Amino acid sequence: MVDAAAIARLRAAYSDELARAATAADVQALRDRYLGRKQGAVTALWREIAHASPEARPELGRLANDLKTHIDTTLSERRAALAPSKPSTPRLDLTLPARALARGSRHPLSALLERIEHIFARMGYEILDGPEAEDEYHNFEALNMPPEHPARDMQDTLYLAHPLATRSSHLATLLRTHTSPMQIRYMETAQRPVRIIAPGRVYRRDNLDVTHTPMFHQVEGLVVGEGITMGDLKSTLIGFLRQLFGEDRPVTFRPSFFPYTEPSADIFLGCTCRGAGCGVCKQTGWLEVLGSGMVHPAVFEAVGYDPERYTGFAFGAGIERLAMLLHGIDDIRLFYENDMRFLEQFPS
Ligand code: 2NL
Repeated sequence: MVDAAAIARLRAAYSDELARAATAADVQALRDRYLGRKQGAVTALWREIAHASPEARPELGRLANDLKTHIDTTLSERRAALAPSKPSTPRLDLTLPARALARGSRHPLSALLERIEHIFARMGYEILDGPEAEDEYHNFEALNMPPEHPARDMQDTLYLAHPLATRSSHLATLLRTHTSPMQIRYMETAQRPVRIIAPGRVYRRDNLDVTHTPMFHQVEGLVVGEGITMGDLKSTLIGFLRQLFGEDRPVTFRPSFFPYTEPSADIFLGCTCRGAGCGVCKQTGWLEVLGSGMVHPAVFEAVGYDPERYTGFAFGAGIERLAMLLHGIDDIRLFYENDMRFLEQFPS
């Protein structure tokens, strides 16, 4: 027989089960068990109350109703507590200015090399690329530098401990000391006329100081054909220097010596001190910017060109040195330290 105590026990049993309901599925099972239309414990209560005495029925009905409401609301609360909380809508201020992009820029040496390549490409030159590990034939021998030549000394050149199999195996392998070997390789296979520049990394056995790094960049150029003269050399290189440094900088040529050119000339640019004398030009008023000359007949013989028929001019410059003069940089090591305060001064 149902009475108030039975309803109180049912309520206590429900509270125990609610305390253990940990998932949405637990909550649904509880609802079925207590409020289910057919099997629900509270639903069964109504059926029993229908058979109670007329005097007891109103009070029992009220208690059963209270219990149903209690179960209903507590289950709803528990379900809401278990539901994954909806992400709160982010508060966006669409009027804020965009964050500045940290944009990179070209390294000053890359930027200068690109300018130089552009100048020569417009004059019809081909741009070469080639190996940095070379054999001593292409780096020295073919350039009229025989085995006794001082530049070939271990003091000056970085040799590999073992020759690379991909190079002539009976010759030592070294890190190229200039980009001339690329030009030798080109002449070995190419037809005349030749109009090329050879930019790239070169290596010397030097210790670091304000003007030396064991690796630096060079650009060399070579023009070969019938009837090429020293006049072609002069006009080409004056034109190049004017495009690079400006129309108003004086240029002068002075006799020099290289084993692979004859005659040879060093090329100087008027210093920005306009001859007044300064530290950069060491009080001379002139800055050395290029080495050059007419290709030595021995070089033509090495690559199988007839020196009676062909003549040519060649030149070479250090990219770092040109960049230092162009930008007023006094220490070559700055190019390799990746100090942002330095690099940020060359936006491009
Ligand atoms: C310099 C001087 C020079 C050359 C490089 C050259 C290349 C061949 C034949 C003949 Cl394949 N010459 N190159 C000629 C004269 C000067 O560079 O002061 N470089 C930093």
